[in-house]
Amino acid sequence: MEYKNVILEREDNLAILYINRPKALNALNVETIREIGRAIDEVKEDEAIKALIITGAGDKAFVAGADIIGFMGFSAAKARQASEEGELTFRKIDFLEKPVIAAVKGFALGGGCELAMACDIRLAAEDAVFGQPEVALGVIPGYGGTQRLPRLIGEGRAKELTFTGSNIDAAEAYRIGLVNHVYPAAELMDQARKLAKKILKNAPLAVGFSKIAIGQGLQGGIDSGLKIESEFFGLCTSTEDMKEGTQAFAEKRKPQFKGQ
Ligand code: CO8
Repeated sequence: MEYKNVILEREDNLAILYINRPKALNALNVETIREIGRAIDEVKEDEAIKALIITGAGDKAFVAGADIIGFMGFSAAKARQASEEGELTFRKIDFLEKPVIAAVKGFALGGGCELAMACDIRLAAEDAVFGQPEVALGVIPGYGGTQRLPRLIGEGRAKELTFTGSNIDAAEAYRIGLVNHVYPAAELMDQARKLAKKILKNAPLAVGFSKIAIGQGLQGGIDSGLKIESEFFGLCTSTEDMKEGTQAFAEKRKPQFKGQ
């Protein structure tokens, strides 16, 4: 598929999505949001792809936010529509039954922090900078930040970050649980690949099911989460991977999963 502002690369069963507007520090204009949506659909539909890494092209930014110049003249209706479109696009990551890792170097501000938070796991380079500076522009986080930030770091910290619009560095992001690991910038992508490969040694369907069950419980409450958990647990018994995983254990060998 043709893209202008993103690059979707494949490395065996791993896809890497680069947000690629370096002249605007990878800021998300409407066109880029749409391309991210199409790229996620492409990853979803390609059965050979089992995991996705999202990162920013260039050294300076993951994504420096929504494109401020792009939304300056928006009417209330247009701004609301743009916010909804971004929210629904990032929601596709929640519903994708494949692990998605954000590899963040440089700025992850506003919509960039929101994109990173929509991913399942966040890895940061030592130079990464996170923040929700929207209130300094007279707006609020509009791509899910008001919902995902408190879920990830707790209400008090989320409110402080959002109300002050302060940026935090990678060490602080790690301390408050916004990122899982911090690495020197030069190692970041290799570490992201390494983590994806470690996950992919496991049964891909089971990884996807556990992702959806975790999300359902966090977003829909524990009862609906437990319902999905038991449904998926039942579904696992009809997979080739479960037969292979349990048989390999009994035969004291490493399993070879096919994602079926
Ligand atoms: N939008 C548009 N252009 C941007 C953005 C952005 N978010 N960030 C950087 N750029 C552009 C700059 O304008 C500049 O362009 P040019 O070279 O043509 O002047 C180029 O990228 C390089 O940026 P700087 O020269 O500013 O680089 P610095 O290293 O001096 O500063 C910063 C880097 C600190 C990241 C600075 O660029 C900055 O503060 N950027 C804005 C960060 C920000 O406020 N982000 C939040 C935006 S609001 C948002 O994300 C809302 C999400 C929900 C939207 C819902 C619907 C639309």
